Amino acid sequence: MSSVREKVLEQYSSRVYKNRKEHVIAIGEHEKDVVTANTRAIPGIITQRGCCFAGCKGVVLGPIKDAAIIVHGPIGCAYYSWGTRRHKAVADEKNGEKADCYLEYCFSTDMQESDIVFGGEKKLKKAIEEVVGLIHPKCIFICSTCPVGLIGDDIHAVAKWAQEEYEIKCIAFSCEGYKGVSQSAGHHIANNQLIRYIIGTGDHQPEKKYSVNVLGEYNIGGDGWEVEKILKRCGIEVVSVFTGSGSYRDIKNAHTASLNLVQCHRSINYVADMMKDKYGMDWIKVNFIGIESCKKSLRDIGEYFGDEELKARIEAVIADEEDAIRDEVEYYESKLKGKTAALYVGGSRSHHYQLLLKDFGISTVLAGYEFAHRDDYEGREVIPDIKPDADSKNIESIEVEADPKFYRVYMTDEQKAALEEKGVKINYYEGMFKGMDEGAIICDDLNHFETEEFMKILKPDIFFSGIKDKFVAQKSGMLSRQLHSYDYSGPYAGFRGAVNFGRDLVMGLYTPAWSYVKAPWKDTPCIEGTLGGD
Ligand code: CFM
Ligand code: HCA
Repeated sequence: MSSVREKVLEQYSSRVYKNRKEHVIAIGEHEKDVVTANTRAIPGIITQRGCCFAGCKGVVLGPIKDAAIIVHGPIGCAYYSWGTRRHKAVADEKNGEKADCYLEYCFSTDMQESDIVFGGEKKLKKAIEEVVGLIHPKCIFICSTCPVGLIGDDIHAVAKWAQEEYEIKCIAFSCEGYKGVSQSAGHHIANNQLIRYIIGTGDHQPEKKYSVNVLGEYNIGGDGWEVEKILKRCGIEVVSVFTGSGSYRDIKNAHTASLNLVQCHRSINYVADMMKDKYGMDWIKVNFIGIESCKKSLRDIGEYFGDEELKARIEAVIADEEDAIRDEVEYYESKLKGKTAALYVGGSRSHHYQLLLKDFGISTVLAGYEFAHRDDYEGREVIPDIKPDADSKNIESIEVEADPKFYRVYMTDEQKAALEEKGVKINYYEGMFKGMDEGAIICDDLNHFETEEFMKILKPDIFFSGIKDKFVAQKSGMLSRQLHSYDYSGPYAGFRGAVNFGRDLVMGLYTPAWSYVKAPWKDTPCIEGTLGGD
């Protein structure tokens, strides 16, 4: 009998099959678990991916509250990337400096056909003039959309002009939607400009002995606030957050922190690596989604700093947080144990949420990412003190990726052991594969057809996804929860967030309203009308 994977894939034409078989794997069914990722979606297939502009403007820059972001392009691009992602933020004051919050504003040049024909730079300058007059921001970001790249407006020259004209920071991002194969290219473009123009330009030093930046935490539904609260309880100063409720004010000083914590590796690993390169700052992978993951992450931070007093404080915080949630978690676990889930989100949550699901006894039968890279599936080792290409003598036997990025190496267990014996400290970023059960399906760039087919066979109790793909599950009576926006609930991060998550799942599963609804056309033919007029 063919496997679940084969049953779905064999329905494709041979050309599509050849492409998709590299993106779909069943754990344990292959000689080696390897997946193809970060490649172009098949034209015409209903992928759930977004674009480069979404990744740059929407994801990484969007939450920076005190920067006015001007979308240079058609109004639709500005409108659809405004407010839908639920990255919460409030204006605040820190070290005597205020950070305003402009997230309620939607700035755009509202490009028209005439701008496409005659060029849009003048209109962009006018928009900057208006924004400066209206809210006097300290920082303006200009984000390109597709037509801007096609007509060749020089947004970087306009940014330079604005810096001189208004004595403010103005940075341009060439993040035209068509670049790359997904949101992922946009993350990279945003990261490059942040390191080039903002990080390192402030000089405020942290007050506490232990200080961190939280990278890849976007404060969806208030997650980042939960994480900051826990770190502060442990006595750790948060210098800046990239970029949930983050600010130009704080990101300027990011280089003064002692350690970078990376929550979403996919969207921000470039900043972590570049800060290591430029400032010698180490980074460790953390995950504040899930109770066990939170505990591990806090302990890893304590271990990194190696201070017994800090470690004791961390243990006390863990004990206190766990005490506060124990009864509720036990109750929700009793209701959720043994259920199954399918998880399909962008580039890191499909992994992080498996761990939270495990805390409640739920197993994941299908998981995938929209746009992640291979390391998000297979894992990655980070060797803090060695650049593979600079010091290759020490790591001769290590296979370096064809497109080498600093510190990115995949090693065999023997190679890792040999390095550790030499006293080299290796950080691990464990990808999604590790910890998945035998037979579970991994599906990169899941499309509409595969979603429906896998759901029919696997029949999970819950389908986690985004707004585009949720209705397939919901209409079939299956519980659907959005893991991008949390269906307007949250926070789900941290200890208390886990309780919110458990509560939402129990409510959904034990009130299966959608499964009671039957589409009218299933019983009665319902096409009505008259031919040839009234
Ligand atoms: Fe990172 Fe994100 Fe995600 Fe992402 Fe996103 Fe998002 Fe996501 Mo939507 S940064 S990769 S580009 S965790 S917006 S906050 S929910 S797809 S899994
Ligand atoms: C994006 C943003 C998004 C979309 C969510 C969804 C988000 O990719 O452009 O499809 O439901 O989290 O808001 O991922």
